[in-house]
Amino acid sequence: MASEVSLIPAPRRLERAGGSGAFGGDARTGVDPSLGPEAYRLTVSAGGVEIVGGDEAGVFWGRQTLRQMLGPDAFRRAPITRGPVTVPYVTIEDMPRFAWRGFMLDVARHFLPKDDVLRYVDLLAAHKLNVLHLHLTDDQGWRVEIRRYPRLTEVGAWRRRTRMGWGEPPLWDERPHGGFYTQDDLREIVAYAAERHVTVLPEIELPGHSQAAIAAYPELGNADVVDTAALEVWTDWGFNRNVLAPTDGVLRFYEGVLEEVLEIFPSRYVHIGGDECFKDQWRKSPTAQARIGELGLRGEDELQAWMIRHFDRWLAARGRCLIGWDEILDGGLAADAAVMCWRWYGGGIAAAEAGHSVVMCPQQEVYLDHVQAHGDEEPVPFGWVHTLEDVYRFEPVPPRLAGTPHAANIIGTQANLWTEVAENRSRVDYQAFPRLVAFAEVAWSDLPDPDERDFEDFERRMSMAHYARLDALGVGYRPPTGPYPWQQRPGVPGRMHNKPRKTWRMAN
Ligand code: TNX
Repeated sequence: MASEVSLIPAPRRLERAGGSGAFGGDARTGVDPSLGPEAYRLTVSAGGVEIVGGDEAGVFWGRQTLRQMLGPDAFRRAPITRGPVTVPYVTIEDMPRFAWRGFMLDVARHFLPKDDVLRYVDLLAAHKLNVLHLHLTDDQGWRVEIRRYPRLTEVGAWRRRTRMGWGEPPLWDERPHGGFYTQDDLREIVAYAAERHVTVLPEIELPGHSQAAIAAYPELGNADVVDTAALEVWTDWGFNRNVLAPTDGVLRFYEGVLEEVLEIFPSRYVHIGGDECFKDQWRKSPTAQARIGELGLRGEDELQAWMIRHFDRWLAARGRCLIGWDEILDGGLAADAAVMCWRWYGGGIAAAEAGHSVVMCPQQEVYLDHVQAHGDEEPVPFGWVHTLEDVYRFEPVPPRLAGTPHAANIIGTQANLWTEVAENRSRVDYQAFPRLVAFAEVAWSDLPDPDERDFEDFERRMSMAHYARLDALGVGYRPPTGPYPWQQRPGVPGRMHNKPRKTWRMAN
């Protein structure tokens, strides 16, 4: 008997024709551009299986749906049954709600080896997510080989020790930690992702979150106010005051970095960070103050905006678009720069109303480093509690934009996984899954308003089929009954946010 079609993400239109047929592994495919980008029509009938895509990506997403219909074993790396599988007769017409369906992996706080990144490309593709954002640089590590500046990885990719969790007094893992991707590793990741219609978005942070770069090249820091030669790659978490100096030398250095980055990553967008830049050192630095004077700026915030605008123009001149965290809005941006909105919905609303493209990823909703259940069993609880249900009820378009022409500027949404307390693949799997499944459905499907979503149906589809698919894929997700003992981290304290979490209805 054919199993019921249970698809995650849920397709737009699904007609069950009654009956079923044997599928031996061949689907007829074709492209019909009138269907639209990434759309597909999947037909299973007595005549066989046919997938027509609006483009090649659409054909690929159609194949992912077919794989879902074939049962959990279709997600193993090799077939375990011989012969045909039975599939129900259906017609599915489907297309994504958002063009940008992203997942950010922070490979800077903890390095994730290349194979694990390639595996995440597969996991994204299986869930019809199409952007892998790699957070490649931060205070705690520099993870991309830059040929003209070898010390960025010789020095910047390694740290002496690592703070475990967020407790006071700090707890240290005294083992050195590090690693980086060679340019060829990254080319391989980009090519592997492209075969799966996933775009890899590189992020090179500036002017904050830069201590690893400064440890490698002390002249990048504010050497007139701190002894930058004494800085090491940071071993702690949180806000860091060691930011880049606003000098021509620093601009040229990062242009050099970005030239190599552009050669590796063909993506239209390039992420330059821009978040959480502490201004203390600029306030005290005669060099920074002189620059503010020369440029006629009204203080340190405008100095940051000037640096961002520099790279905005620099990227635009090379046919690319800048994207950055919502702090980049503060100083005015080129028309085609895009904003990744993380501090609640406000920055995204302002950016969308000003005509910028916006990727919605508010930390109050879709930060997968945040803890996923109440209780004291969760490993190193951080942030706010975002349960599976909370993520399923996340709505990327805030009420204020819904139904207005500006809503079209919300080009998509992204779930972000920072790795201060996710030190390896198992921890990353645990934080990402099953919540990334709910997120994938939010990003792809047309769901009603948050309160009206049928979470019970989603849970039913999870337990009927999707946990089994994740098992077949070898994903170390959080079981619905709570973590296994080996998924817990007794004795490593976390840090919860104490302000109440805002809700979508408040985003007006
Ligand atoms: C804020 S989101 C950060 C990250 C941290 C994260 C922890 C953003 C642009 N900056 O540096 O890792 O919070 O949740």
